Amino acid sequence: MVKRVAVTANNTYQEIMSAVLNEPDQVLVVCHVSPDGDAVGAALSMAHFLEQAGKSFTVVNDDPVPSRYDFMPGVERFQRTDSVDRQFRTIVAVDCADLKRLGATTQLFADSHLLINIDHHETNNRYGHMNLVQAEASATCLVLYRMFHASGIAVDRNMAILLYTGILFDTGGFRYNNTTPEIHHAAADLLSRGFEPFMIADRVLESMTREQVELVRLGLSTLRIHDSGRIAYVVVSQELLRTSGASDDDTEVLLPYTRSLSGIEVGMLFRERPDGSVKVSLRSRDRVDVASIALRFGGGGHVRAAGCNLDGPIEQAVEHLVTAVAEAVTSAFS
Ligand SMILES: [Mn+2]
Repeated sequence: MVKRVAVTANNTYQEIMSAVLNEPDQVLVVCHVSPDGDAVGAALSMAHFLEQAGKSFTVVNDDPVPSRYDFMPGVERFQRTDSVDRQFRTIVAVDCADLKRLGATTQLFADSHLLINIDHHETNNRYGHMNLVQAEASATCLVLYRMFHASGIAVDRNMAILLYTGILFDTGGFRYNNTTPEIHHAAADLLSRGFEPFMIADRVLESMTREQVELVRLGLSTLRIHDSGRIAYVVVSQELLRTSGASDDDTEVLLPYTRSLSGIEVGMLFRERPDGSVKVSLRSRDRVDVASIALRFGGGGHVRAAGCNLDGPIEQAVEHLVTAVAEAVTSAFS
């Protein structure tokens, strides 16, 4: 049973705020599995807001928060789903495009619950009973910044660090095309609360573990450049991953070495899964719409960043995808 029917229009900031503040019991705050800087920043700033408002809350994710986010104020409040043995009536989901990406945290929703969906993904399917989805916002942390700002909520230094981290992460360090004048104004406002921007950039964007560096060393030996000179890719087998000691999530560190090569239009990362299937990440620079390529293989994403999964063996997956990308590159440059 739900308290509201799904609507296509957004709820107002005020409706969202009062729904959260009216919950007498604990509020559950969740975000997508394999949480990134925006997801962690948004979940913790929502928790921080609740704390300041004198409300109690629980913050949960299926996965551990990566250690690069250890500096974020309140990160120790994150609990793993299987360590929570109660259910909640009011749930705030942040930075999550669909219910599936909430993983097993949905088991913590009481039979009769109110689910509040706060997000910025274009693909968000408005799964909440209440929705605040701003697809043009560069980060969920910007959506929250707007809401707190419009509601007259004081943003202290800790909350500023959290919101800034999400904004920094989702704009790739203020480099992607979603780096708007508004986001720089928001960042300036947050910075005025007094923290070191390099400390955050260093942890979130630049730091690598030894295993990641080892993965880069081994992974770069697999770098291939297509005859066109416009496609570069690396192939990470299970064996290579094991040898490096890195985890599957770590393989993302290899992506910049593909697209960033001068003259390359499409960079790709192929990684073999334990079950033999192949996960592919695609990035393009100027012209090729990698989302439409990924879509043809059952995946999806954005024009410049997309992904899909293929059946193995890995060499066959590489061949299929490189062929498709080469065609797209040819037509984009003809
Ligand atoms: Mn985000």
